[in-house]
Amino acid sequence: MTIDKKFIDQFIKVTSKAAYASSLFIGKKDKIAADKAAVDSMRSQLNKINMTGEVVIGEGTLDEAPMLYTGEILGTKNGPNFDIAVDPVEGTNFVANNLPGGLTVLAIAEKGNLFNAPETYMNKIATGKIEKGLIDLDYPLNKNIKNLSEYKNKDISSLTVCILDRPRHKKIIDELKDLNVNIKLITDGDVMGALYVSDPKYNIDMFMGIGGGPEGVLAASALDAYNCFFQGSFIFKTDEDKNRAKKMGINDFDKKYEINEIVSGDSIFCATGITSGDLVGGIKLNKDTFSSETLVTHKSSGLNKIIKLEEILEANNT
Ligand code: VTB
Repeated sequence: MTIDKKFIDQFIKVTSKAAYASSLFIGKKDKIAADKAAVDSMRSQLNKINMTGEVVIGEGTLDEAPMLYTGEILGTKNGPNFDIAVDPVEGTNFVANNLPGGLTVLAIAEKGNLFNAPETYMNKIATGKIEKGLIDLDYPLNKNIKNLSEYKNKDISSLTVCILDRPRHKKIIDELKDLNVNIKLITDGDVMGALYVSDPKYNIDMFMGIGGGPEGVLAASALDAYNCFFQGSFIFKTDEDKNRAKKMGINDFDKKYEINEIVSGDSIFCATGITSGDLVGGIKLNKDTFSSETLVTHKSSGLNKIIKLEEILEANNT
């Protein structure tokens, strides 16, 4: 089974409108308002689509979030069954502070094919297409770097690794420096960080480090369409984390998930820019319209490109 191409445009519209809604809060120093605007828009637009879509990654559980909560069913219920993963504003700091890289992100797979990730951290590693067994979360860092350098036939000193700038990554960052690898530190937004490995034009050879689990699933669903490598392992710190995971069917807490265990079958991924970034431009306001740029992938048709959209500004645009 594949997801009909007609849905691509519909989902691009969803993320574009949500990005527009959030863009009204660019630089307003209000992360919550920027997120809420995108959530409200996304939910109302998804409800117009002829599908039965279940949110598997959303804003949290029903008692944490009234909208786009995990398990919420969206759509007209007159169409195919989908799993939906959303991150209405990936990088709320970017939007609140008018910094590059704020995105509205959505991934869709056929029912039962998208991993229902717990709201915990995930240790992640991603590269472009490689041979099986070349890179692994369990290998020492210098082995992963050496293997990648040999495989790509690039000197270690010309490899670049992207990682979130966090104290928890100090050891890795120090070791990368000692290895003479180039480092690209990002302050937030590790969906984009992971997506850098999808195209040589971004000049990132490897993405790694600990970030959000849901963001890992979203990144993996896009990287799947590029045949990239991604591995992720959840970090369950407390008993509460572990109990929640058990309820979600996770019994092996150290398991490393490969892309095909995170997303299988056909999928569509859309990431629309709210503020301009390396991946896509941000929302632009024109006289009577707004324009958006969306990175879209559709696994079965091999589509991966940036789509520009212009929408009429209406009172109820969001
Ligand atoms: C992570 C990362 C996200 O927020 O969730 C991060 O995956 C929060 O990490 O892309 P910390 O708890 O270390 O601050 C993002 O950067 C943005 O939502």
